[in-house]
Amino acid sequence: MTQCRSVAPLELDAESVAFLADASSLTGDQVRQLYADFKATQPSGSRSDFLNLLAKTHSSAELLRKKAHQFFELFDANKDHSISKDEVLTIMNTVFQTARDRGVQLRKTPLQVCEDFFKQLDTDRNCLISHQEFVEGVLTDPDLLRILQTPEVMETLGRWADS
Ligand SMILES: [Ca+2]
Ligand SMILES: [Ca+2]
Repeated sequence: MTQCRSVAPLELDAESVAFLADASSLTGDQVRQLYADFKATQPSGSRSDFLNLLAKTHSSAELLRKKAHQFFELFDANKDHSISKDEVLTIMNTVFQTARDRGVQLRKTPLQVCEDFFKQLDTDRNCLISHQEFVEGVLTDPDLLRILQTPEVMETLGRWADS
């Protein structure tokens, strides 16, 4: 008996999985899972459709991760690979001053923002935000990244990076 070859294979061959995992920095299992999900929603989808999808979803996640990393470096003024309350507060004070100079009304104080920041990001509650806590927190809460990208914050952080 010969196998029916007109049906698109549900499984990716090992070589394709290895290639995609390498190109996307996903694991082989993640690639297989994504492909299974893809075939479940688009049974007639071609392999190149899948590649496009992977490139699109993956590259935006990667970009977000890079951005989060850059923000972490800017906050970590003393470069000890963790963010302290003092570091956040120093930046927030300047951010708030810049905002006030522009007549922007702010409902919270720098200290409140700092506390919120730690409540949200310091998951192990050791009063320091590690690189992992920061990146994971920002990736799971894109609102946070949006706040970080407001002009006042960007300007303040930019000034920091230059000095
Ligand atoms: Ca630090
Ligand atoms: Ca922590």
